Amino acid sequence: MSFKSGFVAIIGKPNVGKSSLVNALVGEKVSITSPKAQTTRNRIFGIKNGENYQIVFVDTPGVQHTKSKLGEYMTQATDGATTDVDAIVVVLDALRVNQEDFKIIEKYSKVKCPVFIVVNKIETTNFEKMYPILDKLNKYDFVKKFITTSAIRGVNVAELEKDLLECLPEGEAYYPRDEYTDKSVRFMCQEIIREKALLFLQEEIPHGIAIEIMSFIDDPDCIKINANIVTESARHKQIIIGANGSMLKQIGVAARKDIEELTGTKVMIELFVKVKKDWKDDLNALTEFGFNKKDI
Ligand SMILES: Nc1nc2c(ncn2[C@@H]2O[C@H](COP(=O)(O)OP(=O)(O)OP(=O)(O)O)[C@@H](O)[C@H]2O)c(=O)[nH]1
Ligand SMILES: [Mg+2]
Repeated sequence: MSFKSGFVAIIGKPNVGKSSLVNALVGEKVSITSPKAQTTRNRIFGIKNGENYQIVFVDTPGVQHTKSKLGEYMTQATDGATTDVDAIVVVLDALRVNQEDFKIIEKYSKVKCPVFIVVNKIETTNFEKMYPILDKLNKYDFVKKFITTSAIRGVNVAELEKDLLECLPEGEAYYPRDEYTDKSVRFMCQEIIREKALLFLQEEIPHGIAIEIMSFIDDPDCIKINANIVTESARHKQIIIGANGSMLKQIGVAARKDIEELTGTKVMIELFVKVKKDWKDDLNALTEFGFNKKDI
């Protein structure tokens, strides 16, 4: 039987559910998700291995206009993800379709590969509200197909996969057939800690943080992680620590549970808070925190 393989880029505004969709398509938690915009900062591959196919989904940072070096890195990661792919999926949030989405869609009007539009979070709305939006989207006749999904409920995810599979050429697998991401366990742990910080911290704090892994000891019976939550502002340091260290503890406990589930190993996490002003514009700091040019 012939084997198909290829790459599919997942693009869209922040917070529309790109990472949730990649996780649903792959069937594993590849990429962290959160209710805060700009959760994904790296290009992340989520690999779906079928019996006679391999689809590499390319999760990307939401299209944004932040002016820091980190913002530039994120934009490059997103733009670079759409070259040399076999299909592009532009994801929209059913409740928040606006001019920004139309701009993103139009950017791909001349690409050679098929373009799909996915209207996600469909369970939050109804057909009457969706009709005018779908009507507007209909003018994009270069789009191969419009699909409505609910990533968190798994609605139409298998159908989307089937449509994408049709666009893939015959070819060998790009990655070993038992892998579901290109990222290391260390990177995934770093991201899980950030996800918990995004979950528990409020207001503007989440956007200003990064996770710096100070040591990562991967013993067969226990993974020991020592990490800093890096913040731009001294004012935020105490909030991240919380009363008697309660916030740090909450982040650490939640991250430990997820990492234990991911690795099937006992995990110990020690978290500290470090203030590093302007880290988002410091190229050395960015490399240390996991934003490497070679990864995009
Ligand atoms: N109701 C509903 N919420 C969803 C759905 N898909 C994702 N979400 C939620 O939307 C929020 C954003 O999801 P993400 O997957 O992190 O979005 P993203 O597009 O990757 O965001 P960035 O990485 O910031 O660009 C999270 O709170 C998700 O739980 C969906 O189908 N329905
Ligand atoms: Mg994301």
